[in-house]
Amino acid sequence: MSIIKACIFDLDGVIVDTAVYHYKAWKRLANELGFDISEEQNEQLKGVSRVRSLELILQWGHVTKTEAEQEELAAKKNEWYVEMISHMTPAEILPGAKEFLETCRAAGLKTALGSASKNSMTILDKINLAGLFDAVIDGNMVSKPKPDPEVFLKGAEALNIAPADCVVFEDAIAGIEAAKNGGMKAVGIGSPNVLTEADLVVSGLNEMSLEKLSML
Ligand code: B16
Ligand code: MG
Repeated sequence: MSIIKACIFDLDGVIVDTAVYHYKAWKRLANELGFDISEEQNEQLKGVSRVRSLELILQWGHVTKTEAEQEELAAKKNEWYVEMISHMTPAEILPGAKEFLETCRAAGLKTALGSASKNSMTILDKINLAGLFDAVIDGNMVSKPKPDPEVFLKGAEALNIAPADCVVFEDAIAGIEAAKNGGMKAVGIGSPNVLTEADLVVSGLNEMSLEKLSML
């Protein structure tokens, strides 16, 4: 018998693929600064906060900026990103995500979002999924980035469920670490060769079932 009482979902890479929009906006910014970023480099930005992402990009381009300039650059990137996500539709929900959320809720499990993105609510509204989450914890509500467990612990607290009875769904290594650091179960979305610390790895939520949850 499973003790799982709540499912906490990361957003980018689990529910939607907003990484493509982040990449376009960061690439545009890098190009304006006179260099380029590769898809491999973009991989390293998944699950990483906006501020930290910019620090990494500036390092890759060997560019130094003051703190005030960095704030301006991050705001500029976010403007482009927000414009792009304003056109998102429910068609962009990753396969099986909506169905699995509905399955969990029908089984009496609580659901929460735990994302580093400060734009989480905008995205959930655009894809029409906000109503399937009992709690939403996003980048505006946390001070410590993953692998710190803060975002997921706040999710568990908002749901009033003990961390040990929660499972986190994550596509980033730091996110799996965050779940583990919080004393939670972790299901990786991606490759088992990459997400080695996860209790189970599936390629997408379309591969999840209540039976698989009960075996965690
Ligand atoms: P924002 P997640 C993360 O989302 C993204 O993977 C990461 O690329 C992004 O920099 C971060 O959100 C912050 O996003 O600029 O919108 O606040 O995977 O934690 O859902
Ligand atoms: Mg993610």
